[in-house]
Amino acid sequence: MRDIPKSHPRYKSLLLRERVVEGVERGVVALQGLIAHGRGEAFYYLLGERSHPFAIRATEVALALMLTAKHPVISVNGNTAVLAPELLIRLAVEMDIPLEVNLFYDRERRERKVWNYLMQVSKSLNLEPRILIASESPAFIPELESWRRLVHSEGIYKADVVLVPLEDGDRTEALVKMGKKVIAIDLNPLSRTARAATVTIVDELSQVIKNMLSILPSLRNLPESSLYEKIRSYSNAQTLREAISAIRENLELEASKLGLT
Ligand code: PTJ
Repeated sequence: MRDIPKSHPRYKSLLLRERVVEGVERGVVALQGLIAHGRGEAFYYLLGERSHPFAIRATEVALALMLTAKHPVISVNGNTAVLAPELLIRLAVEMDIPLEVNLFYDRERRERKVWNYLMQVSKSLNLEPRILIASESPAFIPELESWRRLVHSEGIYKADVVLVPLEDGDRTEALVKMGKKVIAIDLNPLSRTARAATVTIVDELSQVIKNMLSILPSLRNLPESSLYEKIRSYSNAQTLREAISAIRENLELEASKLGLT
């Protein structure tokens, strides 16, 4: 990995970018993943590169959904695998939730590589998450025509709650139509995914998983009725409105600091 000085003002952002580039070189990330990451970087920049209160609230509700689910699952694509492998594996083991390698682009060539990569990281952590590969026990999401309809029969197909970081809009809509609760992590509050999901966390993926791990112990101590109350009182439309306001306010603040208003 290229050397990035820790003192660089955008150190974390550059580190994540390097992870994605390295992921392409390993054959884990699709070339299209570079474009998706660039779009994410732009939105993160506009959001001021921090976790806003609306994102923390959505993260709590996402955890409440995962804790009360019968069959939760975490979908993993190429970008997700390289951006936060250790954190994802820790979360999967902590919550006893399977990971499902589920890719869109160039699936046949990449899925085993993504699985191997996650297994290698798990081994280095001495952890044994359950990692499914969608095509090994195929089931299909009705109404979808693209390869995105392929899911694991014991994973996403059976799940009542699905965490889908960096997801495509069509599939989010189709999963919701199947009656599943969908948790999206997407830095673009205007995307179709963000609007279709049950809960959208508008924050950077690796930061979200880190936040989940730190919030989890306090939620675990709550009675189930409090978790259901959090879920019941949540409004995703409100989250998206607050995210759009945060972008607007941050832009105005930055512009005024630069004397550009
Ligand atoms: O590995 P594959 O083949 O399954 O493909 C994965 C990608 C991500 C390439 C694929 O799902 C894709 O094309 O995604 P989209 O439709 O470009 O959507 C990606 C969304 O994720 C965009 O709205 C980005 O703003 C957002 N995004 C990108 N990086 C991050 C992010 N959101 C949160 N954290 C990020 N690090």
